[in-house]
Formats: sequence, C-alpha cells, structure tokens
Amino acid sequence: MAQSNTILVLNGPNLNLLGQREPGVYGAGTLSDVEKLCRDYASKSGFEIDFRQSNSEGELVTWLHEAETVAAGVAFNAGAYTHTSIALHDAIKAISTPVVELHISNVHAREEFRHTSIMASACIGQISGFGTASYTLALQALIGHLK
Ligand code: CA2
Repeated sequence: MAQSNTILVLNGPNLNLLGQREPGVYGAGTLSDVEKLCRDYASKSGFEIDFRQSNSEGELVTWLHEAETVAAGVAFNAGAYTHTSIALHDAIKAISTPVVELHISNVHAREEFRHTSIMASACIGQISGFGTASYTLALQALIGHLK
C-alpha cells in the first residue's frame, strides 16, 4: 500500500461546465456531483480525494509535479489537452506517481481528432466511455494498482 492515502483527481479545460451544456454527451451531473461520487467511492477503501479543475495547461503540469509528494496516485481527465499536450505527457513521465487517464465519453467513437491520446503511453491505463462512472472505474483501477 502506498504511503499517502490521498488520490488526486485532476480535471482539465471546460470540465467546470459539466451538467450545464451538452448533457447528451457528458450527462446531467455537475463537476461537484462527480467530486462527491469520487469521495464516497474512495472512502470505502480508506482513501481521501483531492479534487481539482483547471482550464490552464501549466497549472495542470504544476499539480502533476505536486502529486509526487502529496498523492498515492492520480485519476486524470485532461479534457481536450489529452489530444494535444506533450507538456502533460512529459509531466506524467517525470513523476513516479501512477496516473490513470479517464474520459466521460468514448473518445474512440467520436471525431478522429479525439482518437489519439498523447498522454496514454505515460499512464498506467485508460478508461473511456462510461459516463461519470469512468471516474469511479479509474479510482477502482488505481486503488487496485496501489494495493
Ligand atoms: O469525455 C471526456 O471526458 C473528455 O475528456 C471531455 C473533453 C473532450 O475534449 C475530450 O475529448 C473527452 C471536453 C470537456 C468539455 O466538457 C464540457 C462539459 C459540458 C459542456 C461543454 C463541455
């Protein structure tokens, strides 16, 4: 079991709008509903959640660096930066903390530009397409990896 009992859940750009637009794609739940879902799920296994969202790529990079000292693992929905960001790939590679990539929608069933993840090869695995349950599935995978 890892030393820290905190899991960092990171959310990238536009995910603050969850529940307010495009409910057909992303569901009706808000980001604070997702935060509660994560806290409730993790507490059953004795983990605490540090839940954050940023629209800034640089802030996400800084939080990944921080994860090395504050978290046992990271569940990461990087939003559109998934498909574009070499900086996030490099930050994940630079830390020893395991990171699970997650997506609410099935990115492989959507536009071509969402089929590529620049982060995936730096992560321990990827969860995609299960609505907001993708968050708890990512936590399940991460906790299983840590134990
Ligand atoms: O399916 C996912 O979780 C995504 O990471 C969501 C990103 C998208 O760019 C990725 O390809 C897949 C977009 C997040 C935008 O979230 C919104 C939520 C509500 C309304 C508008 C955008």
